[in-house]
Amino acid sequence: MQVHGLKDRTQDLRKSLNDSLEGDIRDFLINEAELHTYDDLTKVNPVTPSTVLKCLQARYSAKVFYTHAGCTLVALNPFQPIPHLYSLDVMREYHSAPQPQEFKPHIFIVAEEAYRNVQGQVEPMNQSLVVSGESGAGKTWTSRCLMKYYATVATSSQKCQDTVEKIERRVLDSNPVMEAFGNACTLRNSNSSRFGKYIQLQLNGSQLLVGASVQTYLLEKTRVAFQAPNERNFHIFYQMMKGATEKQRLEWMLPLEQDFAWLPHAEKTLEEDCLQETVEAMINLGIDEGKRTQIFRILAGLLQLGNVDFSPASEEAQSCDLDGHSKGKTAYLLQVPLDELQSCLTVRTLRAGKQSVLKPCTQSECGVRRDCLAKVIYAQLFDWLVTFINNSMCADNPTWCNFIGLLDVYGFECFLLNNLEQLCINYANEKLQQHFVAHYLKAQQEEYVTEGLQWSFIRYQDNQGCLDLIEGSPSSIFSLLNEECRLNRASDAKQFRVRLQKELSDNASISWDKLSKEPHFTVAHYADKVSYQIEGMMEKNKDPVPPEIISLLQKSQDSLLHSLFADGDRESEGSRGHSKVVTVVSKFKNSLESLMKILHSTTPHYTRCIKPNPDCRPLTFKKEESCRFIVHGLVSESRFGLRSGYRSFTELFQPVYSVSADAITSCQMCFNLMSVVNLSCVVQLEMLEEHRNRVRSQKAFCIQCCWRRYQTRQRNRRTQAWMDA
Ligand code: AOV
Ligand code: MG
Repeated sequence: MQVHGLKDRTQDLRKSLNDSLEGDIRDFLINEAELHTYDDLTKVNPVTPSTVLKCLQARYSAKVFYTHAGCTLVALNPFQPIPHLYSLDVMREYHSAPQPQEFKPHIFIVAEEAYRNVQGQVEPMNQSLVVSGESGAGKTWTSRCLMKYYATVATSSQKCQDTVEKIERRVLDSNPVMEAFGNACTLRNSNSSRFGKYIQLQLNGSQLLVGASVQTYLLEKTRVAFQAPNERNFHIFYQMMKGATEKQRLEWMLPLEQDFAWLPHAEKTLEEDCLQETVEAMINLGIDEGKRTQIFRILAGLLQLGNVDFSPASEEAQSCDLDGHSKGKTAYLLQVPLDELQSCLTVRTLRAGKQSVLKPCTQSECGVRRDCLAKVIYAQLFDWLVTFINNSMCADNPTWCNFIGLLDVYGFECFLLNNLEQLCINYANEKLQQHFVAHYLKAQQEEYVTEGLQWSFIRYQDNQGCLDLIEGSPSSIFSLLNEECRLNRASDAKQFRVRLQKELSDNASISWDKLSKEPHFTVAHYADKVSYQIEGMMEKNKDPVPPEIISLLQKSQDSLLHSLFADGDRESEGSRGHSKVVTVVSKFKNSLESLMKILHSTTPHYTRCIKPNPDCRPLTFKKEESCRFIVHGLVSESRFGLRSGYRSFTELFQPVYSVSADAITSCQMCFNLMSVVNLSCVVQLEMLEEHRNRVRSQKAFCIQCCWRRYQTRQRNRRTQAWMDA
């Protein structure tokens, strides 16, 4: 009987497999010459970081940019335009195919699957497309591409063509506007998103796009007044400087020769040439000329504000312009009284009971107040824009019944200096990673257990420890930061570091570099270790706005600026009791929790973008430097897909033991041929011996169908739960 031969071979092969999985890889099974043809990483055998990387590298060299990894799509960033890959014809091809998943891996397969799922057979189901990856990997590019796909395929009806076209245009036009105001050039990406975004594309009963709404997360507003070396301010300022007509220059008081402290001349980007595109998109969204004029005037006012400086005479700090005119120009452009602008920046009002005392600020305090004024205006203006865009795109409630959500958040970041912004960004990425792990890996492994199949659990990276460290209770980085802010004492970075060490050193995800002079802490994220400087973190978390600033802005003659602060919406530091300080991290945590709730209520589809080299060079794949963390993730995903695949295979073979290891069979659902490659299969056959009877009664599905079957079952469960409720 073949079974004995197989068993002997199994022993040897299993040993080899284990050896190979340990890290020192012997690529004895992959066929190097054909690696680029593997369109699913689950077909690489064995699945190890090295083989996965080799496969991706081979495909990248062959200019193949998409690869499946089980149920995840891997997108490699080509860093150069590949127009034929995304043409309208290609979109239509994928859309009209009975089985798009049979085509070459592509982002349009994911898009189409979500589109078909939305009108599910059991119940319509909202979908989420989650695009992840480090900074510069291609998330924003991919979500733009997905929006174009839906704006093309979900609008094909002849009926109500006019309204649909209008909506489709507006949805697409929201991108250039939000990117102009919310993206900037960083060391990692010349068009880096400095805010997170979840856009819901609303579909009606006929699956037509009838509207959209967008939710944004934590804009990095500090950038307006501070740019790290070799980084830039938000694109919109450069667009204004470069694209303004002579008349606009006069109106905005932006002479060509003037230098601005907040506009560093780092490397030029393509985005700075886009003023016309931004303005056209604003027009299409319905922002009229009057409002546009106000917006640009306010932005010009911020540029002038950046040039206001202060004399060192700390006793009676006086503002002194760099060029002698900036303060006056700021007051004119923001339409606020000049003397009040001066006093608001330089004098603090201390209240003691009914009495108030005026205290001149020191030079550095004046600088902080100036920056605060700029940040609060920019953040409110950005929120106003988002609300306007929402009003312009959102369909009336009764006309839409389902949505496809696209999530594009700032990617994982690790700079030389990292502060609260990076901690929040990386925390958001940890949350998404956990959602991913929970959804795909935990859920599927639990399925195995409920089915009574004793599968060896795959060791996947669970990041709960890291999340506990950042956001957990009773003690975490966030809770300690908040406590420090509530105490309202002068922030002391060294003291805070001691506190962190005392309270959190049990958590394995935190460490300290003993040689470092600056107070800091290091967090071992799922992606990489990041060192955060503590200096300034507490202030950023408190994000105080002096009451004088709010009352100054309430006096603005500019109706837009006035309206941004008219209802006292933005609580100033004086108007709130210390006990109920709403800190930056609390707000961010709450908004992420709401996002997670939405994601959990939808069917997710994951796309992992990979940045093939750190310098954004076209068609260059440096596996050592850039793909390290993501490939580890992919390995567990692929191994997992691999096992579900082999499980299906072994389920089919009856009797299991007479089957040769290189068998070919077809999936019971899509009837596609599945080729079953040797090694792991043999190992699984041995494992299945004890489950033989059970296995015999089951049917086989390919990986994709297996996944679909799982999703349907999940959906049925949800429907059942819904009906029971
Ligand atoms: P990100 O969104 O992941 O970073 P982007 O989507 O901005 O990264 O991509 C960075 C750059 O890569 C883009 O500006 C494009 O030039 C290029 N790119 C990405 N995908 C493609 C593609 N499929 N084809 C051609 N070029 C591409 V960040 O927002 O920094 O986390 O915060
Ligand atoms: Mg982005």
